[in-house]
Amino acid sequence: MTGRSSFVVVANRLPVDEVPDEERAGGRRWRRSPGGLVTALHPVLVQRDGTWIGWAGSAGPAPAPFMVDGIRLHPVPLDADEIARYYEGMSNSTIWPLYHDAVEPPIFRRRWAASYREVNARFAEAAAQVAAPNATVWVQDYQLQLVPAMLRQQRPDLRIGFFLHIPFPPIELFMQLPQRAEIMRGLLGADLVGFQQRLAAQNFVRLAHHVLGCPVSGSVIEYEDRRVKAAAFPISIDVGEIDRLADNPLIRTRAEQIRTELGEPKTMILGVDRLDYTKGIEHRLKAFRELLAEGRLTVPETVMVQVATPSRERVEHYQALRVKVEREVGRINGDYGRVGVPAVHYLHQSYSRSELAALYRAADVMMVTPLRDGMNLVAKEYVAARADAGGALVLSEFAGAASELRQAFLCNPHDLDAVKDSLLRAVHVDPDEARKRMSIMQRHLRRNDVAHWARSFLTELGSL
Ligand code: ADQ
Repeated sequence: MTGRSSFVVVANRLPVDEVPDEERAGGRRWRRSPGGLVTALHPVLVQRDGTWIGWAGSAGPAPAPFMVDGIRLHPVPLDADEIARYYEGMSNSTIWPLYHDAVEPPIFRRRWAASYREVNARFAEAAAQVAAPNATVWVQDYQLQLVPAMLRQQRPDLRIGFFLHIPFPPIELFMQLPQRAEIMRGLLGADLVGFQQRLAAQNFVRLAHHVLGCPVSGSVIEYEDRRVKAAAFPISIDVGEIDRLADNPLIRTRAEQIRTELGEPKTMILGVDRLDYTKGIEHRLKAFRELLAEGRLTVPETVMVQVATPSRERVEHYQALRVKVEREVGRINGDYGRVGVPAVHYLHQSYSRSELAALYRAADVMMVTPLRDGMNLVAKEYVAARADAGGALVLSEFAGAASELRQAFLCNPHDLDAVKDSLLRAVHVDPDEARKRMSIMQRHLRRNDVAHWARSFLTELGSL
């Protein structure tokens, strides 16, 4: 497959998973992974003969470029050392915690930073090869912050956009990063740097001035005779997909079945997260435990289901978190469960989109309590799944989604009494009020889905 693309997406991962091929015994095939980003970009990629550059997910040499669902995929190799240093190290043990308010202490290692640099250079090189003259290249997320500048150096003809899916920290925190100037220069290689929140974009502009002395005016930074714009583009979900799923009779039946399997509780509380220390899973469990201890909630009338997808399992902070969460679940069930009726159903598993939709549809109260989150798509998925206008959302003020979903029961997850209070208000909310809240949030999401997000970013990038 040769030919260059006028539109290129560069992300750490390719939007595909390798799965067994039902048509060939023992064979494997690629399947497009579920997720809003690829759904939103798919039409643009197909229309513009686009290419997606990313890692295919296993260590070693990369497979040759291939097509899936009309998208050209260009794999970039990572070896085992790079997975440990660039991905688990610099990306997920330095940048991830630092950008999430250092809720776990970031770890700084020069070896990791060197690997991050090398891998970013490889991604930039791949993009430089694949992009047609004057093409648009859209680089995604915190693993690839050096790519924009590296790419611009090789290909000044390109229009380069960057979007950060996670928060961008305030000056005091960012200044801890030994590679702070390098990362700022890396990002300033883009023409447009997009963030989830306005505050994050403002942090970036301030840092450009503070770290590199760039003249700034509003959302525009002057850097090396160019103007770089920083702005917020809050990401969203494929509302149509969730709507269709949640409205499917099979899924509605499954939702009823879930409630039966749980013993027909009066109130089902749900949490769905990657098992990550930023998601506030422990805080939520503690709030539930205290309410049970005080008799303000009781089992079996109330049950909680916590789905925690395995994540970054080789990283130490994540191993420690799993132990803490599982200890807390054990403690709650030991104290308040009965034979056949646990208080918390804890599922350390990944679920299909349809099973997730059934869970959303079944839950009376959804708890989304991150300590810090760029956006949090689970909150938006839950709202979109409740076309019946049932259910209530408890949402942390520190999720990006809180700026849009104002009708949720908002709380500060660090304030345990506030979490308990919001949870109780959601459990006891008057059904008419709950419906009103849900409908307003749904209207907002229908107008602001992920296709709208991609369009807004690309239109802005095209207009610069
Ligand atoms: P994440 O931190 O991964 O994303 P989130 O936005 O909640 O967090 O997205 C998680 C996705 O995974 C959702 O689509 C959800 O349905 C799915 N998921 C969660 N648990 C699952 C399970 N057990 N089985 C199957 N699927 C599951 C990062 C940032 C966020 C930002 C997104 C997108 O941290 O703040 O919203 O990118 O920009």
